[in-house]
Amino acid sequence: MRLSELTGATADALRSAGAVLLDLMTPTVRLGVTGLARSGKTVFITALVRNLVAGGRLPFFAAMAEGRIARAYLEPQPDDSVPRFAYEEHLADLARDPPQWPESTRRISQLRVTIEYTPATALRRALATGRLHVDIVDYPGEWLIDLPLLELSFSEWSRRAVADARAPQRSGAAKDWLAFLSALDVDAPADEQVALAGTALFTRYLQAARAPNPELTAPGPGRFLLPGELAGSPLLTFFPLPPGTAAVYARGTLGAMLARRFESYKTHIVQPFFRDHFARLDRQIVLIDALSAVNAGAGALADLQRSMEAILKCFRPGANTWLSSVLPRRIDRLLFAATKADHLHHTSHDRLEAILRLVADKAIARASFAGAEVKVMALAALRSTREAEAKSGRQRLPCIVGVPLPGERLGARLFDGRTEAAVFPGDLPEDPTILTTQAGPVAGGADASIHFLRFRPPRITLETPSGEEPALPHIRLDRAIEFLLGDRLA
Ligand SMILES: Nc1nc2c(ncn2[C@@H]2O[C@H](COP(=O)(O)OP(=O)(O)OP(=O)(O)O)[C@@H](O)[C@H]2O)c(=O)[nH]1
Ligand SMILES: [Mg+2]
Repeated sequence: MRLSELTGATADALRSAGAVLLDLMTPTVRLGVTGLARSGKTVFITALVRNLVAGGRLPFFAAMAEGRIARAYLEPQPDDSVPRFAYEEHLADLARDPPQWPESTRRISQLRVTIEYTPATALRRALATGRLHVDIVDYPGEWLIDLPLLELSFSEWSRRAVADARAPQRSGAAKDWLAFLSALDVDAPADEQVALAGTALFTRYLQAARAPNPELTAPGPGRFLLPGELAGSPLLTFFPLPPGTAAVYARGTLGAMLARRFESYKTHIVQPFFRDHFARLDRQIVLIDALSAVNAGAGALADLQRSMEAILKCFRPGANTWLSSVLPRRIDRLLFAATKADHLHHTSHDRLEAILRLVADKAIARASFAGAEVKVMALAALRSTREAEAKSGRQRLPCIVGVPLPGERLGARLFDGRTEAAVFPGDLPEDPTILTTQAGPVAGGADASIHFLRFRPPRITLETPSGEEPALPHIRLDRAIEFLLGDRLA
């Protein structure tokens, strides 16, 4: 090797060592975007990144409004083993004609946005680097329903899962599996064929229970709904057993085999997911699609409340102190967001927030008590409607206007996905507790007073002829960013 090459190589090495050092010195926020399936995680992440990178209209995001963001850009993510979040693909979907929502997420992915900014005060300008990494992970919402399993033994889980299957709204879907259970001898010698047959029926029940409305809380385990490369593996060959059977099964029995596999599922699937992605979060936004649950009636909202409560118990909110540098960090800011607020006129956003407070009340109280800062808001990461007023006799009704997705219905009208419509979604109740306590469906169905349609996303332009990247429309996304990141850019 010639000397000039060698010095070149050394210079390169020094340069990259410099980059590594800068990277190590750059503070990082690990932002958790938490939400059940179809709650709006992927859309939120896409809209957040686009608005940061393209310098969107974010008047309540102070650093941006004050012109202190020099630039924000995507960088290679820190974890080499996790695929990159398909940001460009999701944007491209929105630029198609007609525009498409991203597909439901099937695997985990990660993204790093680096923000270069001017600190707000002269002192900070002298001390700080003015760079912040924001790391975000996206994953299928189905996986989230598994977190509460970490706290449950096989018999506790069995008791809950069988009671769930017997609930009136699920017993139809669960009929064959429940019949199989009632004829099962759990003390018989372990038999793989019996385990496979029971698992097939259990899986079919889980899929049937959620088929009518994938936006609603589904019973799990999550990988039974979305097995990916684990399909058919022993890790997914188990099912819960009826209560009343022994807490500890004799060695070699079917019961012992199923209980062992449940423990393996926790050890090999749920624990790593929790440890690698959730246990390291600094900030968290919890996305809750309360409107879909309101659409489906009282049972659905109570289900949502119960399952969010169990999931949110797994997180450690609290204030970080100087000890946090040696102890595991806590989530010091927690934002509860009701997504898809563009389904409502802004005059109803307060009521949507009240429903959200009801769904998450215990988690909000726990996080506040532990010293975390908590905020609740209704937002739309990607606004798909505009507001208007319609006359009904003498009354003026606040409406929203958008293009309902193909197949959406309003009374006798069936939408084709291309026609714009003005709709009055109905009034949310002033007292949200009615929605969880009333026995029958309060909303949903043909004669319901409240009904939300799903809309097409707005068609976006990726780049204008002059090279500008237009930002995306939203509702309160800027306030969400300010709460989640603002103090780290001060
Ligand atoms: N109108 C409106 N609809 C939204 C918005 N965000 C999400 N949606 C709707 O909600 C659906 C689900 O959004 P996603 O972001 O894919 O949800 P997710 O949480 O990533 O779902 P999984 O990947 O299945 O876990 C979309 O296909 C849209 O129909 C929004 O801001 N406004
Ligand atoms: Mg997704």
